[in-house]
Amino acid sequence: MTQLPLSADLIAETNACHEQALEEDYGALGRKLARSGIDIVAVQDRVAAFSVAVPSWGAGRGGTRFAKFPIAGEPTNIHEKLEDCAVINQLCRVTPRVSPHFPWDKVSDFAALREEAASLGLGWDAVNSNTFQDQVGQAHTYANGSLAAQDAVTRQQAVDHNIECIEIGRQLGSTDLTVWVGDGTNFPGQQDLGRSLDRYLDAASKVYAALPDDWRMLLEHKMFEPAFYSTVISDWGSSILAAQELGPKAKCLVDLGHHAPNVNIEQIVARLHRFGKLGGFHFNDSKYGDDDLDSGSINPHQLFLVFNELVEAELNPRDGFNPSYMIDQSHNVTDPIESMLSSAEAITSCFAKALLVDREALHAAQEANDTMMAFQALRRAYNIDVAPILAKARAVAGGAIDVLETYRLSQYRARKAQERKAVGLGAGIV
Ligand code: AFD
Ligand code: MN
Ligand code: MN
Repeated sequence: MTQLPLSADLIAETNACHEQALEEDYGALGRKLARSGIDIVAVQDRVAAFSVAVPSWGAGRGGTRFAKFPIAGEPTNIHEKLEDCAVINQLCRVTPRVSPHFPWDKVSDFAALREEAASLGLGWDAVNSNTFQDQVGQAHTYANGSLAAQDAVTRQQAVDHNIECIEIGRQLGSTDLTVWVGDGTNFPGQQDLGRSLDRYLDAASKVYAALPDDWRMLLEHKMFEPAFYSTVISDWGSSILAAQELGPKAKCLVDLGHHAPNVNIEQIVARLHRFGKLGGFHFNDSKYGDDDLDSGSINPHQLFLVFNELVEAELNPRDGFNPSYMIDQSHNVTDPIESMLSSAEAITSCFAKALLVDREALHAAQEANDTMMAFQALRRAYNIDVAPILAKARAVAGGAIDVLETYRLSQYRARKAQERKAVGLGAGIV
């Protein structure tokens, strides 16, 4: 029996204040799209079927490497995080899965945790392993690397942890293991650049060998940080080569903040897809590096262009094209629930806009070398305000027309501030 955290009456009452305006805007947009031969209901159906996972760790205030500023009512354990994720999904209806991180989210009974999530209307997405920090009582330090460490015992410990994550994921009902390692160096000469990759590949192949048949191993590359001179899986090139060496169940995961500044991420997406290796995304935005800012807050056009490639990819599917989508942000100055609501809307908007691109016109212009009209095919879709489609899809699914207003009216965080114990100070996540 599903028991959602917010009152359905509150959502219905708040929606009632917006229904008429929404009908007008939706009607006007429907007529506009119809003039271009687009059926708004068909777009709405695609939007209703779209989903993006939220990370359990994103429910708390992330902080930076320097400090964390907790807010009252922040979740302190996986149960409270699940409750917050349920609030997000109840309002926006596009985030029905949570991506857990271990050992951060460890509990003694994962079957019970799976049921607990289900009772909140949530399922589980990719399982994330963590070999980028030491845990209390851990036998071998990851200070000098994990899957690529010099010491065989440390590599084995990292392999064992990843295999444990697969085992936990099986109990939760996940089918993806996302592996991001912080392995790398801060000094030239610190490690041999070739041999460290050999060690990574050898250890990763042991994790790969433990994957169930229907599972994928998603390799997440990142250019730098915590290692500032070299990182073992630093870019999409290293990632795809590793994925190709490991086998068909290994795919590449693109975190939007993990590239060199100004890199053409949409082209990376198209390249990975071309070779059947596009496994998933971590959505966030970035100005300088791995900033983990809210999706679409800095460069919404880039997000749209990424989705444009995804819609193209869907029309030209390659082996096993089924990318997993997740939000991966660090909320330092906002209420994490509000950030994820706003980000889910930004991501879904870009998906909807990409669906509106007149592909025939685009492809014809490309073939005729008509640069301006090819660009205009994208520009026209990007300029359309798709908010009424998203709001309508949410309302039909029982969500909120205005997610942030409804969330604030619910006083959810203030209530949790009474119930939950305070989060400690300290540094944030990587
Ligand atoms: C890292 C990666 C990643 C990882 C997370 C941990 O983006 O996905 O799991 O942050 O904090 O930068
Ligand atoms: Mn990430
Ligand atoms: Mn990151």
